[in-house]
Amino acid sequence: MLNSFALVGNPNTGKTSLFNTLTTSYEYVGNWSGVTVEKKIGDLKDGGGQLVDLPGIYSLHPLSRDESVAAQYLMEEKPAALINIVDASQLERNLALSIQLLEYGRPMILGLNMMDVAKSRGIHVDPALLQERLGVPVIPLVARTGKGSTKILDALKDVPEDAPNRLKLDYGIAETAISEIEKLLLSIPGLPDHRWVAIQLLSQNPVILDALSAKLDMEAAKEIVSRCEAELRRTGLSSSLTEWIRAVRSGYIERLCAASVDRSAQKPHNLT
Ligand code: GDP
Ligand code: K
Ligand code: MG
Repeated sequence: MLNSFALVGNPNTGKTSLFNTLTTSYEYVGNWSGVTVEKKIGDLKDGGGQLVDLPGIYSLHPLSRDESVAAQYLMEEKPAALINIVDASQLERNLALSIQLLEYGRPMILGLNMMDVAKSRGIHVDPALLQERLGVPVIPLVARTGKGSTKILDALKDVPEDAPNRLKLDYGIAETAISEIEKLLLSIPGLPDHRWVAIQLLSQNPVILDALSAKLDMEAAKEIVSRCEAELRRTGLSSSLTEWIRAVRSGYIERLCAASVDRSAQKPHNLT
């Protein structure tokens, strides 16, 4: 079977530009289940597999039907690797999605795009440090001109079968709830990484809740959430699990960007 890779990222980060550079031809293949958005799939130029261009999203929590496509893809397919395209000039905002993709537990490549924009605005991003911290290849790109795209093809050839060094954020007080949900998931076949599913469920992702509603003991899951939220309130850490999960991720991203993004030479925006 052909390897299948997927481009995932915020809107307007250069996914389609890169897709067009990396593929020879493409076709729209039917619909995604329940959504009218069509699947855009192309063949990689080097014959290394197929590439899917997913609709842009800011988070795996869909706000629209278009946006639910990516979360649904992750629930239903088992991609050989994800290619997460981020805008190097807006790294902090883009990393909110990256964290959730790294937690997915499949091999990933981070395409650090818009390097020309970052440079012209005086923003310096350190790809080597990001690579070391995130545990995945980080490849600087200018998708508009194709710069760096052959490095993406090379990295795809080298992707491991699994992602043994996957990023594992420590959710502190919520870790008990995560492992309790993971235990409930054991009896459900065909799921992606259980820790990822558990964290998405605990952050109330509607696509994941919907996919599990008929299979999971929802009463038990609600019980786990209530106990964890009571503990979060008791300790004064947060008023809800979703807020707590968001806060842990933001803290991580803030520290990561403090170390890897240098804005000391940043030029002010101008309107021309
Ligand atoms: P998508 O929404 O993620 O599929 O992004 P697109 O590929 O459609 O790109 C959005 C816009 O950004 C287009 O106008 C591209 O030409 C432009 N673009 C993409 N990559 C780069 C890049 O690396 N540098 C610059 N300056 N522009 C880019
Ligand atoms: K676009
Ligand atoms: Mg696009």
